[in-house]
Amino acid sequence: MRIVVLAGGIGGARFLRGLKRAVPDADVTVIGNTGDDIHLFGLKVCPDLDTVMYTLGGGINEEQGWGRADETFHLKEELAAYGVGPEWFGLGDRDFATHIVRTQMLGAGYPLSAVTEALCDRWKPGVRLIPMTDDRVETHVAAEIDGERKAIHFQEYWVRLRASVAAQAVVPVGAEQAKPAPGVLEAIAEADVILFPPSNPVVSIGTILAVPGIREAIADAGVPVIGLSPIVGDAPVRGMADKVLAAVGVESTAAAVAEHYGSGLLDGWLVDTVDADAVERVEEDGIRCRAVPLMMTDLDAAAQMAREALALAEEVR
Ligand code: GDP
Ligand code: FO1
Ligand code: CA
Repeated sequence: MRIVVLAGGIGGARFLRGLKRAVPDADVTVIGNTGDDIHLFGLKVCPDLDTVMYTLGGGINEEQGWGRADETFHLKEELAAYGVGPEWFGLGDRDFATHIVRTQMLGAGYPLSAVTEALCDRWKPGVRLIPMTDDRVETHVAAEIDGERKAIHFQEYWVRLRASVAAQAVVPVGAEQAKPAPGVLEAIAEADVILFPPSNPVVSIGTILAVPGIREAIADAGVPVIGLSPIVGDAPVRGMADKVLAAVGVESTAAAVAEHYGSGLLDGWLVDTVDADAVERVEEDGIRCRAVPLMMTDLDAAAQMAREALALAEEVR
C-alpha cells in the first residue's frame, strides 16, 4: 500500500512511528513542512524535517520531542560568550552537525530534497521524506509586540515569545512562488491513501497546502484523504495551534478544523472520544467522522490511531 502523509514536527513524527508499526510493509512518503525553517549562525535549520528524521531514525530527544537525544550545548555557550545569538533557540552540538552538513550541501548546489535524502541515508527513517518544496518558504506571524504591529519569524513567535501574544496573521512567505519538490506531486498521484496526521493545521499542514499544486493534486488524487484531529477537548494537545487557528478565524475545536480543511479536501476525520459530540456536525459537512482515542501516549496508541485512519479510508473508498 502506498501512503502519503503531510507532516509537521512532533505530531506528525509520532503518528508516523505508529503508522510504521501498524503497517510495516507500507510504502510511506512523507511530505514535510519547511515553513518552520530558519537561518541561524549562517546555517539552514529545518526543524520539522529533522524532527521526522530523528524520531523515525531513533535519534530524537523523546521527552522534548525535538532535537537530539543525549545532547550537549557547548557550541551554543561559546557563541553566547562572543555575544552571538539568538540565545533563545536551543541548538545542540549533535544537532549542529546536521545543519552544517545540510548547509554545506546546499552551498555546493544540491537542492534541499537531495540533501534531505542524503541525511536520511544515515538515519534510515523507513519512509521517503521529501520537503514540500526546494524553494525558500518561511512562515511569519504578525502580532502586536510592545504596542507595535510587527511580522516576526514563526520560530521567534513560538520559541522566544511562547505564543504569549495574539497572532493577527500567519503568512507562509515565499509559498506562492514555490514549486513542489521533485517527487511530491508524483507521490500524491500514485497514493492509495493520503493522511493528515495530528499536525498543526495552520503552520504545518496549512503551509504544505499553500505550495501551489499540492492542494489541487490531493483533491484530484481520487483516493481517500483522512485526517486526525490535533485538537482534543477544544485545545491543542501541545503547542500553539489555538493561537494560529484564531489568526485564520477558526475556533479550536476538532469539528472546526475539519470544516477548515473542508469536504473538498477531506473524506474522513477522526476526533478523540472526548469530542464524540463533534461527529454529527462534521458528518453534516459531508466528511465521514469517527470518535476514537487520539492521544499518542505510547507507540501502541499511535499505531492504533493509524489503523483507525486506514479503516476509515476503506469505509469511504
Ligand atoms: P510541531 O511541528 O512540532 O508543532 O508538530 P506538528 O505540527 O506535527 O504537530 C503539532 C500538533 O500535534 C499540535 O497541534 C498538537 O495538538 C498535536 N499533538 C501532539 N501530540 C498529540 C497527541 O498525542 N494526540 C493528538 N491528537 N494530537 C497531538
Ligand atoms: N522548540 C522550542 O520550543 N525551543 C527550542 O529551543 C527549539 C529548538 C529547536 C532546535 C532544532 C529543532 O529542530 C527544533 C527546535 N525546536 C525548539 C522545535 C521547533 O520550534 C519546531 O519548529 C516545532 O516544530 C514547533 O512547530
Ligand atoms: Ca513545526
